[in-house]
Amino acid sequence: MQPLHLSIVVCCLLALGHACQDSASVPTTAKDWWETAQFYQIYPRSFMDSDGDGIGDLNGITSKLEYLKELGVTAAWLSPIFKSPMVDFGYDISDFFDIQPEYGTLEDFRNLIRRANELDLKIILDFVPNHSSNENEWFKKSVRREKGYADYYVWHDGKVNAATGEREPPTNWLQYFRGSAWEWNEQRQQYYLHQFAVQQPDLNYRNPDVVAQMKRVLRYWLNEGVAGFRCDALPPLFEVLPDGQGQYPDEVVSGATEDAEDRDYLTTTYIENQPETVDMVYQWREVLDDHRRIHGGNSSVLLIETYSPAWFTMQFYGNRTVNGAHLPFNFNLITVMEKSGLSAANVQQAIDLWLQNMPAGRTANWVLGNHDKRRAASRYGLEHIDGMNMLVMILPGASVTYQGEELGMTDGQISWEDTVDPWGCNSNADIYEQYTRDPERTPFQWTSGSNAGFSMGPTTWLPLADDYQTVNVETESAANHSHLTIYKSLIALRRSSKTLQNGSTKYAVLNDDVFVLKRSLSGAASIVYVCNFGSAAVTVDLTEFDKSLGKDTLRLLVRSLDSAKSEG
Ligand SMILES: *[C@@H]1O[C@H](CO)[C@@H](O)[C@H](O)[C@H]1NC(C)=O
Ligand SMILES: *[C@@H]1O[C@H](CO)[C@@H](O)[C@H](O)[C@H]1NC(C)=O
Ligand SMILES: *[C@@H]1O[C@H](CO)[C@@H](O)[C@H](O)[C@H]1NC(C)=O
Ligand SMILES: *[C@@H]1O[C@H](CO)[C@@H](O)[C@H](O)[C@H]1NC(C)=O
Ligand SMILES: CC(=O)N[C@H]1CO[C@H](CO)[C@@H](O)[C@@H]1O
Ligand SMILES: [Ca+2]
Ligand SMILES: [Ca+2]
Repeated sequence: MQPLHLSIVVCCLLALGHACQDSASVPTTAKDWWETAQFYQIYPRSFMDSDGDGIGDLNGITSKLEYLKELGVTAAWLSPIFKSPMVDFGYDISDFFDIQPEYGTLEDFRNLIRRANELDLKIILDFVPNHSSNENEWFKKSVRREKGYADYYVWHDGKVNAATGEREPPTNWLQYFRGSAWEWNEQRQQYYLHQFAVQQPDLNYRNPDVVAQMKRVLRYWLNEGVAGFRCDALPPLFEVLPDGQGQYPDEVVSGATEDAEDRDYLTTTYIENQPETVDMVYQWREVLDDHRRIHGGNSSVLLIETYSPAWFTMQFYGNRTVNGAHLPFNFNLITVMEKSGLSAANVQQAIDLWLQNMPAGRTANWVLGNHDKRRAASRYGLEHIDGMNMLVMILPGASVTYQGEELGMTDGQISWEDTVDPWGCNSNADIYEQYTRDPERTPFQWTSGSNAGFSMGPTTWLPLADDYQTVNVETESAANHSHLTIYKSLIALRRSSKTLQNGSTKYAVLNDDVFVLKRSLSGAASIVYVCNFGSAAVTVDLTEFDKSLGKDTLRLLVRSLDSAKSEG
């Protein structure tokens, strides 16, 4: 048996068996659309600008739906497009039932849905349940203690410092974007809770009116034809109940950082991952399922954003009697590498963490990036982007691409003067780069021309990344072999391969640096992923991993851009 030689950085997919296409005798897998879906996250502000104001918009997205169709993705998830003062770029919503004017109108949105339906693309919206904007009418009414709205948010008198006699926030709780999570409101003469920015007051989920209102939001957009929701920021949804005197407990110092403004300075025992949050997700699932019972059509899905430990995250799937989220996002390929770096062993660990904890009968999913994390090509290294895109597409279940990952887009260089993200702005010129999320939000790169083809206007809301003249759709489409052509081949394979949709999964680390994964299904060709995460060429004997993998029986399907694959 001849071994396989892998030079510097090579990832490749190999097919085992004769059939080019899977044999017709393989039974249909009868999976629902979302179980093997390729989701694509659009950050609307940075995707495509149709009117030259330098800001992406709905008509821009509609004009590029054919690109998504060509890529082969199943569904696009749009980050918030709702009316917003844009303090947190749409995650601060002032009207959950209307479209942000700079993005377009409700008519533009209907047009987008119509065009997506024609192309058989599904559209998913962002649902931001934890908070609204402070400019939302609900908050204004709550400040005035108007009937029905007085308890819409989390209000508290605060404490009086025994020594100084001065008023203090009710607790030491910290917001995500640095500093106290409480803000004094002069008009109402109380503090309100904001786990994110001051302009993002937390809604009070212990008020049944709030729960009912947010279910209305879901139904409203389901009626507009969306295929589901991606739910934002679940961990902070509920806070602990106050004690008999109405007091909340302080968090204790965590030891994770010395910076007393950083959220990690304290534990988040009382302000994250409360059991009521899981039950709320089950209730939202019921809203979606009820809607389908009444109106028919395809299932609409619930994807959940929760950076929580596995014991908590897995509960979102549901339990033996109740269904929860279809897919609680799996961020392990981001978080394990953030902590310990990219290596074959860490890839294995990240996969184990999900597959070994996932309840039976549920569907896995794999996320490489989003608008809160440095771009995948910058985090993993550009030489690894193809290997990582390959990995998420051959692992079992659904996967999620953040716009630009298919091109190998890298982080933009944004100066302190150009910084607009509140997380960056709430810090200072010396440390903002640790916090700012602007670098991963730069405009999408369509062409090598003016403003990368993103906008015909004079300026863009964030500067372009430096590499746009080579890293863009136009250039990569024209090339014979590019990150983009590799990505397209992967999706095409995934859509046509019953092995990838329904096969069993087996994986291992070989020679310290090489990660191998095999998907197999009886009666169909197996698919094998081989990736060298080290920096030196190595020779592996794949038969050590699986006896059936002799070189002569393998056929190359896809290889990474940098690979000068040689077979010995
Ligand atoms: C499942 O969750 C529901 C709703 O939270 C709860 O009422 C029920 O007891 C749970 N069942 C099991 C078996 O854990
Ligand atoms: C359900 O989804 C499939 C796959 O995207 C699509 O072809 C079909 O038209 C959809 N059916 C309805 C009723 O929307
Ligand atoms: C693509 O490959 C063909 C055939 O090998 C070659 O003739 C052509 O020049 C290549 N195009 C580019 C842009 O590299
Ligand atoms: C393949 O699909 C069938 C039918 O949905 C299912 O019972 C089986 O568990 C699937 N196998 C894998 C490995 O996903
Ligand atoms: C990935 C993601 O959606 N992150 C968002 C989580 O929620 C906060 C507050 O709504 C946003 O600031 C993040 O962008
Ligand atoms: Ca615009
Ligand atoms: Ca909350």
